[in-house]
Amino acid sequence: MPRDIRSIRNIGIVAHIDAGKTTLTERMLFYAHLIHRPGSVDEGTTVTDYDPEEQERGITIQAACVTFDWRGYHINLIDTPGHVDFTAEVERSLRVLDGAVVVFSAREGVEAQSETVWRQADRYHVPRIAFINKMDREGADYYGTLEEIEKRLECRPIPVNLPIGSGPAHFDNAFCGIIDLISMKALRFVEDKQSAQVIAEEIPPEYLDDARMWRHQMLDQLSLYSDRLTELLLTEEEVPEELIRSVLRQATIGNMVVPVLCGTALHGIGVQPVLDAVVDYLPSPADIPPVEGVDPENPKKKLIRKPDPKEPFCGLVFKVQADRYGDLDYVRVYSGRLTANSRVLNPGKNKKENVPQLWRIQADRRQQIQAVEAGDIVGIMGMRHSVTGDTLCDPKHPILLESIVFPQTVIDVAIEPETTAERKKLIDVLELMKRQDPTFRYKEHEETGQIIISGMGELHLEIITHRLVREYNLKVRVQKPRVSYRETVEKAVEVTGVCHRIVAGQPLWAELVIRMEPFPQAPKPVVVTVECGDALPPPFLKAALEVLEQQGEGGGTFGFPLMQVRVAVLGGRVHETESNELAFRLAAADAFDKALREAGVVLLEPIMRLEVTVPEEYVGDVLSDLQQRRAEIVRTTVRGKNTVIEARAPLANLFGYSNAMRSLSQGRASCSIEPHSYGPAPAEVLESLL
Ligand SMILES: Nc1nc2c(ncn2[C@@H]2O[C@H](COP(=O)(O)OP(=O)(O)OP(=O)(O)O)[C@@H](O)[C@H]2O)c(=O)[nH]1
Ligand SMILES: [Mg+2]
Repeated sequence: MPRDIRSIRNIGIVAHIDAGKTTLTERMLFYAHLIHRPGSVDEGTTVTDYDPEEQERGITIQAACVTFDWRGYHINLIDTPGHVDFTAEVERSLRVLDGAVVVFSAREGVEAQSETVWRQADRYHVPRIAFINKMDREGADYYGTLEEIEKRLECRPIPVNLPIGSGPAHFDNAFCGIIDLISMKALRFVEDKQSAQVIAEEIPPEYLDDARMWRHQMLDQLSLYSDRLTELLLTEEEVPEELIRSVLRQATIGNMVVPVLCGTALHGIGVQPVLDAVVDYLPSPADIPPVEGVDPENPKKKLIRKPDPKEPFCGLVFKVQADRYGDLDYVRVYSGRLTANSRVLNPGKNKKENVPQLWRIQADRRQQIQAVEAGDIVGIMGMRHSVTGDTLCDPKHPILLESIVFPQTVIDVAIEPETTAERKKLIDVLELMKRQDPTFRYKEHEETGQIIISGMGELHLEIITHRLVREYNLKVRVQKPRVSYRETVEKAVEVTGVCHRIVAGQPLWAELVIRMEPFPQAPKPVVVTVECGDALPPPFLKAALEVLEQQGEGGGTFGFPLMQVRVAVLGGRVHETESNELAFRLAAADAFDKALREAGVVLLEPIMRLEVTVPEEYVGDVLSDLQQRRAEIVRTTVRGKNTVIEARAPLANLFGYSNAMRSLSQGRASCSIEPHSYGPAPAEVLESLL
């Protein structure tokens, strides 16, 4: 049955590793009656961490999609991983979701990865609410975390809850409930094995002054967004709850404020209010601007599709799960209606796809459905050409949406099958893994036959090699990880690529002028642009652009992937009878090769951002160790009894860093390392290649 688009919420749960995303998701599923009792991350029994690798390690590795109803609203929720190696899962989820719940640990506050996911959400303009979890932990600090959210994340948090008590059950003033500042009630959460209840009571007298003060502050801040609210405040009249909610909703959807709630997911306090907040404050697909794309035949022409089932169909593939029975593609439907047994166009690849089956996805289970409409998320089984980032659309109304940009891999590992007989199978499996995971690559060395796999970090590649053994029964020898280099060009050059030849008795003639130049701010590895106005007929230009894009995805002079490069088509010459698309393809390939040769090579290495949290007495040792690793210290700040050191260092000098840092501090320091950028590699590395 079609759903009212206003009743849909597509949301993601994002946070630093271990903040409690999966535990929160599990609780939500329990309160929404999807499961009879909540599973536990620590026992490996949650719905969304269903993979054996996740269950054993107690961490989330891949984004999992679940669907449930709350107060008559239909919620599509994606539980994402917090570990930096799996940041692509967060990226693709935020690209297609309309809102997010950002989880913080009340004990740790705003951690390195909290900041990273926050910036990712900023980039996609995703409205969000904050949930300060783990209020039951010793050292939980709601107000401190609130202040960090405001300062470090540069946003306007608006607390709609206050905690009652803080810390574990054996504490005198243990955390036991929350105050809802909108209804001005204290909420207690009572549950047994089967059911859960939220009981609203009067606010305990000792909390009343604080609650009034925070409520007043909340109304004061919200009055910036509503004249009606300002008026009521000025005349000191009662402000209706409905008005507060609607102003808060508009301000949240407009990305101006962030409602903040608190609780403990593990002990089931404060979770139902998060579900209410998802419904009340996060947008439905109808509340966000229409999706924008371009005409695939004419990339300069912008097109939009409204979130309306009556518009022509368009959607974006954001995840592929390879399966024995074929691939399952996760698709966000932006407009129109899609039915099973229909045909769609993949405009990026210019291929028609059959859509044999549609599935509603429930973590590792799925249920077949017949149709899906604008605003929803669906699994399509049995497509042949489409991968993550591809648009699907109505063949009669083509539109190409912006693809998803993923971070560059930073680590390489050489692997080798134990027997040559297994080589073919290994390559097939790696190909399948690459389809699922856009931050995984592999390459066979042309001369030595060595297979190099590349990924986002040591854990990422360790999990991939485990999968080869566990899931596919492949025996491989794995070598030590090393840095994944990149190439860029040294200077800007202008060249003319030519095609003057005869192919199968037919003369082919084309000339294409391009400029290739360094482009440090490039949003993707190689950016191809058009600066020739209407000088070339659109089909010829399109053919040339396709080849330039393809070449850009290949390697540079030393075979390392290219990045920070811009290629602009400046013009060309057409022959009256002998020019065609093939001629322009060949001229484009010639131009690219020439430009690469003339522009010179700069070798780049991955630079990481580190955040090390160290107790005072070890700061000196940790700093001097960092300096030996060519690290640049960005800043140090004091947080409680610890110092937080933020630094940047080449990945080449950070192998084994976690262990070294732990032994320097007798196990008391912790760190988070994530890719930051690429910088010029030391001259010796380039020399060794020459
Ligand atoms: N004390 C306490 N522990 C919690 C709470 N929520 C989660 N935990 C514990 O924190 C650990 C991490 O929880 P997860 O739910 O796996 O965290 P996550 O954010 O999904 O972690 P990743 O997916 O690996 O990034 C587990 O041991 C949980 O039992 C809470 O409210 N209080
Ligand atoms: Mg998790």
